[in-house]
Amino acid sequence: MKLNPIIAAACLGAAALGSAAMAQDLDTDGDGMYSMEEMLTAFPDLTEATFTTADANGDGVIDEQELAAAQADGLIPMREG
Ligand SMILES: [Ca+2]
Ligand SMILES: [Ca+2]
Repeated sequence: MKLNPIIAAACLGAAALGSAAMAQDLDTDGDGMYSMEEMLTAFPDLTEATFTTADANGDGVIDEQELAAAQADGLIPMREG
């Protein structure tokens, strides 16, 4: 079976929309960063040690790249079940 390129593109678009919605949902004060408080809302099991590890540049907040990296490392769970 061949993959219809139009359907494939639509799937990619939906995935991109989904991730943007997720980020907006997490970042409740809209500053573009995820504080410990915001992270706890999404990930109640998150510990301060995990947060500090995920905060790769040590500025005290998690940005989108740090979150993606932490999730890729299995440090922070993916949200969609
Ligand atoms: Ca924020
Ligand atoms: Ca950071």
